Amino acid sequence: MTMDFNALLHEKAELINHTLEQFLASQQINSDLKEALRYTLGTPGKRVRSALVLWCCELLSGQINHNAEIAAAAIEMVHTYSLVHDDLPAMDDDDLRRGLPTCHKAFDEATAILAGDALLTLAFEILAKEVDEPAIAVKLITQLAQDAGAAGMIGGQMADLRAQNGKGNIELLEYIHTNKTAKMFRCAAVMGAICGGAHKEQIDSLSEYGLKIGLGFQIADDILDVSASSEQLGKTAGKDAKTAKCTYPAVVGIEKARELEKKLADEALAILEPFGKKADTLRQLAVALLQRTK
Ligand code: GRG
Repeated sequence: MTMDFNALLHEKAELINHTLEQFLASQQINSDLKEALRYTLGTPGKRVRSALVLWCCELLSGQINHNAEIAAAAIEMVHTYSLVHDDLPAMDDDDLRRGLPTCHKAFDEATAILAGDALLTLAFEILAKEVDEPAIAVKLITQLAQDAGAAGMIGGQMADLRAQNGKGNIELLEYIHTNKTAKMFRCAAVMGAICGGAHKEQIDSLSEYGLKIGLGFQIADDILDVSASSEQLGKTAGKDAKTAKCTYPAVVGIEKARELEKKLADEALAILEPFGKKADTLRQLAVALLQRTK
C-alpha cells in the first residue's frame, strides 16, 4: 500500500527538524541571536524542499545518508532566511508567517536581518564542515550558491520587487517564478541526487523535474493567495493583488494558471518515467502540489 503523501512528508519533516535542532544546539553563538534562530527554524514550515533532498537521495541510493541530511538542513536554512528577509518592512512587510508572528515582529528588525544573515552563512558552514567528502561538499556548495544567489532566488526576488505596480507579461512571470522559487526546488533535487551518487543524466533529469514542480508550486502559491484565507495559509492572504504583484492569476487568469500548473505536473511525471516505481514518492509530490491547501 502506498503511504499517504502527508504522512511521508511528516516523517521526513521530523528528521529534518531533529537535524536542525541538533545543529543549532551545538553552535556557540550569541544567545539573543540563538533565540531568534531557534524561533524561526522552529516555526512549522512544510519542509518540502528539504524533504525533496532526502527523497532524491533515496531514489538514487535506496536510503538517506548523512550528506543528504546535512544538505536538507542547509537548504531549509537558506529557505528560512529568505522568508525572514522577505517578511521585513523593506520587502513584503508581513506580520504573519507559518501561523505565527514574523521574526521581526517576534523580535525586532535588526535581529531579523541578522538572523537571516546567520541562517544563510550557517547553511554554507554546515555543508563545508559536515559533508564527509570534500568533492561532494564543493558540488553541494556550488549548487546552493548558484540557485539561491544572484542568478537564482535573489535575482528573482529583485525582479519580483521591481515588477510590483507594473504590467506583467508571461515572460517576466516565468523569469521571476523560475528564479525566485523553482531554482530552490531544482537545487533540492540536484543536491539529493548528488548525495545519492547519481550520474550526470540522472542529475539532469532531476534538475528538470525540480524546475517543473518548483514553477508549479509557485503557481499554486499565487492561486492560494487569491483563493484561501490567512488562517488557512498561516500568512496574510490577498497580498499579491493589493501590491499589484506580477502573478499568474493576475496576468493569465485563474483558469489558465490552473491549466499551466497541471501541464507542469504532467511534464514532471514524464521526466520520472525512466526511474520506474522507485520514483513513486516524487510522483506523489508532483500531484500533491496541485492539491495543496497551504
Ligand atoms: C529575500 C533573498 C530573498 C528572497 C525571497 C522565498 C522568497 C524570496 C520570498 C518569500 C515569498 C514567496 C511567496 C516566495 C516564493 C516561494 C514560496 C512560495 C515560499 C514559501 O514556501 P513554503 O510554502 O513555506 O514552502 P514554508 O513556510 O512551508 O516553509
